[in-house]
Amino acid sequence: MAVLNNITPQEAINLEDKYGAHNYHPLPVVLSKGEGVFVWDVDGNRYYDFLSAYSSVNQGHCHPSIVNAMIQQAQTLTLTSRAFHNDQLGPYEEFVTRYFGFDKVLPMNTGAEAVETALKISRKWAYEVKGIPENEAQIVVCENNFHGRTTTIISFSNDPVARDNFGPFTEGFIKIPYDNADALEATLKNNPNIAGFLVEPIQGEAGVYVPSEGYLAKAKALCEAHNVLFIADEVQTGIARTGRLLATCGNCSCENKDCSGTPEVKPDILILGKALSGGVYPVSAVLANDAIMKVITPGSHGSTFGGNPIGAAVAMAALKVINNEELTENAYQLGNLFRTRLNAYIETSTIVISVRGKGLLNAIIINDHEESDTAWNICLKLRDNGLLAKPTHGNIIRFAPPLVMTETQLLECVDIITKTLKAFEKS
Ligand code: IF1
Repeated sequence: MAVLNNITPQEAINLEDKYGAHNYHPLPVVLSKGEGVFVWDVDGNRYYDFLSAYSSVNQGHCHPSIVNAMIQQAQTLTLTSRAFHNDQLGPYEEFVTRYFGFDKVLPMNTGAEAVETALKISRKWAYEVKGIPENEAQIVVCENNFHGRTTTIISFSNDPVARDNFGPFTEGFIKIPYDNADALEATLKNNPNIAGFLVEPIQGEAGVYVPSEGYLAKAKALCEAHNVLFIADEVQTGIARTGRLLATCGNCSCENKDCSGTPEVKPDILILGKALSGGVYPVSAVLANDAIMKVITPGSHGSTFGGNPIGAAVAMAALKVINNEELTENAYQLGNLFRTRLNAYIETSTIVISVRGKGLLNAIIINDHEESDTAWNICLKLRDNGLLAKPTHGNIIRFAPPLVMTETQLLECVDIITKTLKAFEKS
């Protein structure tokens, strides 16, 4: 019988099945408690969380200072709408723009909303500043992208499962291969109506594809040369996940002492979400300098909850945790250790082809075809061995624990992962 709750795992699953839309296929585990790097199921079994709610709980589950910030604000003032000012928004806007080194922020709630906001700003800038003829603006995106689930965003997805039968689709997007600066250059050279280039610094859902060294810098330089906005979607890669405050970084004026200080690129538009709130509350943001953000005027964009007092208080607390607990450096060090230890195992493995990633955003490629259920079965066995992870696509398993993990815990998890994988070795 459940220990931590008054429901059995099967009862919980049955209720979801009967009353919930079937838009996910979760791993069969029913969680009821989270703390730091751990989650517990309703029967009291403890697991290492190696998904972090898709890189949302970088600061660890239920981080006390973030939760307390939410409780304090929730008992004081939850929502005013932007029809009135409130005493949390301005201080948050100053804090977050200084933290990442931009003039302004447009606060939203989900990652997809922030991506949509960035697309709207880019188009408006194209017409009103760059001078592209109205309704002619094009935005360049990458194949195998993932930027959210709205109709416009899936309009430029090439994942049939995310896109099929949701048409008609939004026009104005050009798809090019990821990690291919030549393809970007050719596109920018041949089309005067490009407003922006939207890119994930690492393609998360596609299977943690880390682009070649210098790709982002080349892309940024090409955008500059062609007066095109470089739009970085750091919803999943941002907030210290990849061992740097931002996977694009490129901003030495930020006040984040954890920053490794080797600038690569500074986006014209930065999109944040997920861990911006430590996974405690939906908070997303679009940051840009005045020359771009000035196109947004009263009434041209908005959101009921965008910039609400709870989100503002939570986001400030969440970003302070990243600094105070030096999570960027921790992710950098533990990420290197994780890949080193897994590569040592992979040398003699018949079931794992490779490991790839940056910081604590990693994935292993399983030696089986995409449609096989090996990766899924490995995740079921990992669950039985006390670690939760889930395949991204087919034969790829993503490993993304909270950044508060200690070296001892990481090494224990490496042991769990390698022990589990060994049970799948082909003789
Ligand atoms: C799902 C994974 C998917 C994102 C990037 C924007 C968004 C996301 C780079 C939208 C959201 C989530 C959504 C969730 C699964 C997860 C995900 F890569 F993180 F694993 F799908 F690709 N940009 N990613 O990763 O943010 O609106 O969800 O707050 O939709 O299944 P959101």
